Amino acid sequence: MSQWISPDQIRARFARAMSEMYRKEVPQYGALVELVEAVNRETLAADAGLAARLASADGVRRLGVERHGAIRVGTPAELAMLRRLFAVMGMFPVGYYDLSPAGVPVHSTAFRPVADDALQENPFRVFTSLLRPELIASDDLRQRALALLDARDIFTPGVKTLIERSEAQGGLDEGDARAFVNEALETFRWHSDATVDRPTYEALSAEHRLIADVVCFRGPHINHLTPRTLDIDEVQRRMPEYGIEPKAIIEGPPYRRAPLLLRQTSFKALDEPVRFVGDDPGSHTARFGEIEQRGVALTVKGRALYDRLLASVSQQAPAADNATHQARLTEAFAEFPDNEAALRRQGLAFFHYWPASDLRNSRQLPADALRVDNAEALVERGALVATPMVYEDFLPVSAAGIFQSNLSDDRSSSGSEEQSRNEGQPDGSSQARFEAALGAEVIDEVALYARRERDSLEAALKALKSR
Ligand code: OOG
Ligand code: NI
Repeated sequence: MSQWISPDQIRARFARAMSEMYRKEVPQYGALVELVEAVNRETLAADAGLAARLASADGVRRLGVERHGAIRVGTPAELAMLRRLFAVMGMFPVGYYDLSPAGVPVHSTAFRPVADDALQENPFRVFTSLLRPELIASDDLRQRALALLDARDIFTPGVKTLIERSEAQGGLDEGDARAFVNEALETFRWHSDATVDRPTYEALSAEHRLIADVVCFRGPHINHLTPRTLDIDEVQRRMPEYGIEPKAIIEGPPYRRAPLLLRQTSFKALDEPVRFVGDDPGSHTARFGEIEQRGVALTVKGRALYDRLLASVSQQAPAADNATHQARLTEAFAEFPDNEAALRRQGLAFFHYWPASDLRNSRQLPADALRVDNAEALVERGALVATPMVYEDFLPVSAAGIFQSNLSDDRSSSGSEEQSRNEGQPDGSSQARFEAALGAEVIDEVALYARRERDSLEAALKALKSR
């Protein structure tokens, strides 16, 4: 037995502590969590098939604790230290998202667990954006922003010591793990006292509201925390009953019987009191709430189809409301197969393979049938069971929509033409710059799904062979 607390344990504790902190800081988040839990309970009660599948593969327990959060940092050094901080909790940078084509001056990755059992234990992820100061037009303002960022330290001395200790000795013991969670939480806490005077805040804000949010405070406050729902349309409908005003449209694909990728909606950022240098009271909008519904991860082929169909809708004039937008999406996505078997047979989505618990059929299988390239036949004969692999990542067009909904009020539809063209086609040189700042390469999410699918298939075949 290791003397160290597992990174999965530390992540689970940290996610819980973060959720408790955010609930105190933003009471509407608590209301949203209650709404999501009520809708999830009702959805599971009404759909016995879904409940059974979730219980066997994905985990109802996982659903209850599942969250993602988001932060924005200002410098390569901050991003690199965050990478080390998240590694203590078994969270690694997966995927690269360039938001600049959508007019958002950041690029991003998601820190998350990568292994099957780690995801099962607690899938907490943090969408992490790095400011691109080169996109600040004014030289003078850029220099001031960089000086402000240079002067701050977003990490406590304690957390830095614990990160170094964990790296040196290969883990943290109970006392250190507990201290780590408390110290790490400080980086994500809200500070209502700005580090600048009002004119500086206003000048940076005029450049881009996001720049002021990143530069003018002592730390990268967590700006939202997102629970996972089984029925996002129902949550969006009921949000007003809970005193929450949703953004105009749900981002991502439309409702499907076999859910695809990720659907998201959020409520508007709150106007919160802050104090500028010189004891000058003002306000800042940064923090909001979001919900997500996760579906199956798509292969390169499936993703290309998704991007094409989404772009065909984004190219139209913005829809007047969510119902119109969803109707357009539903029409466009008629071309996308809407059952698991077709998604699998056409190589559009990733699946997790399990040996069937009832092996009456597979006993009659000749040994040479138990081959990786024979998986579909084995599923059809009932020897293997295939369950959709949950999409664990994010979508750049949707993320841009979430960012934008908190920066302006006049936006009512997702993805401009330009954004859609850029979805899934990051510019190679900006990714290299991001990775240089991070101090590591980001993990390719598609390769990761492919490997997990292959590993699950090989393990399932091995189990069948040994029976
Ligand atoms: C991040 C927005 C993106 C998502 O779920 O796509 C995001 C931010 O506003 O910092 O969280
Ligand atoms: Ni989010």
